[in-house]
Amino acid sequence: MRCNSLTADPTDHLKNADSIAQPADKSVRWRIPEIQLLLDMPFNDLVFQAQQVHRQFHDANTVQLSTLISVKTGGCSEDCGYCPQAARYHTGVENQEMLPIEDVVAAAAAAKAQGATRFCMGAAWRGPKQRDIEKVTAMIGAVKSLGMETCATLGMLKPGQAKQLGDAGLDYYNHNLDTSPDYYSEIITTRQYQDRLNTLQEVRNAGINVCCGGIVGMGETREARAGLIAQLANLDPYPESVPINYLVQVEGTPLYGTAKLDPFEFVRTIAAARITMPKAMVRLSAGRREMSQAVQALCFLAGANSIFYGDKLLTTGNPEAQRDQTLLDKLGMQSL
Ligand code: SAM
Ligand code: DTB
Ligand code: SF4
Repeated sequence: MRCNSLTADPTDHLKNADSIAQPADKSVRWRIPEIQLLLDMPFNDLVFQAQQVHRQFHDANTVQLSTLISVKTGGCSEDCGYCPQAARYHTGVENQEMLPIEDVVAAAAAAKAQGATRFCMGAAWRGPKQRDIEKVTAMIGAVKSLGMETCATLGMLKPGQAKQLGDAGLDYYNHNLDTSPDYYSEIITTRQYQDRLNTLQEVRNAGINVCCGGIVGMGETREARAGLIAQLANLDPYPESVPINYLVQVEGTPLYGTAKLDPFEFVRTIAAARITMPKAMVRLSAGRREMSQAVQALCFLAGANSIFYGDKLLTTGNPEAQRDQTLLDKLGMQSL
């Protein structure tokens, strides 16, 4: 069911506001000014609205746990200004060849034993080559046979590659739009926004669930955050999984030293994602180690219902699993 076919749309009052003209193109479900109105709301009103939407579609006290692994680290040819794995920045990340499948399976089994339901394999590529696809499909099959959901994030896919991944048992493909189209060239110059949209379409066409989100705290304006959310919410259908990352500032990357964004802006972005993509799993993603538990609790209140779980993201740290269990216990939340 698409968001515009809901019987009771909790944002109707916004859409009917005199100040907002209805979009001429009916395929555009959310316009940037509408999302900006959300982001501009008094904080309590916004979080309350997001929590109301959240409760219509989800159990408010459950959280889904995904564990990440970097199956191929560093040496990437792209120039993403946030990324410690780009070859051109000197970040101290050591390049590593593709992990042996046994190591990946062992890590997946350990993640499952710790309570994760999904295992996400990341590679520092602009996109995979055919021989890479063959190795990754073997990993996907092996992880799947442990009874876990599988996710991969390998960069841009060429026609036919998504189908190969799907045939191997891939449940989700992560491919982030990262920011608004207007701000994109400030962050990445080695590819275009349209390249990302093309890969997302390949993934959709192959029948794989889409995991697509972005990063906040990269020096963007609130309007740019609204632009990112509009892009995500207007994908047809919108992604099943929406990771919202808070920039992890890594020394050596161009974005290191960017003025820190107020965490309330991050919570607002989560709330806007929840309201505009009611059925999606919204993931409170990178940046939790730099965030207080109180801010994380606000993110759950604003509609986040998934986290990365385990001591490491791809190359940077994440709260220890035990610490997260304590947080969930304190909040009376259960994992899926
Ligand atoms: N190379 C592939 C690609 O770019 O699509 C897959 C791996 S890439 C590391 C996956 C995502 O991690 C990026 O799209 C970005 O959203 C996120 N990411 C990378 N570095 C980050 C950082 N320092 N802080 C927050 N998120 C980050
Ligand atoms: C996503 O949106 N965030 C994850 C996952 N998808 C692949 C990656 C975060 C990476 C943070 C920096 C690092 O650890 O290298
Ligand atoms: Fe490469 Fe992905 Fe990092 Fe960009 S985000 S530099 S594509 S690993």
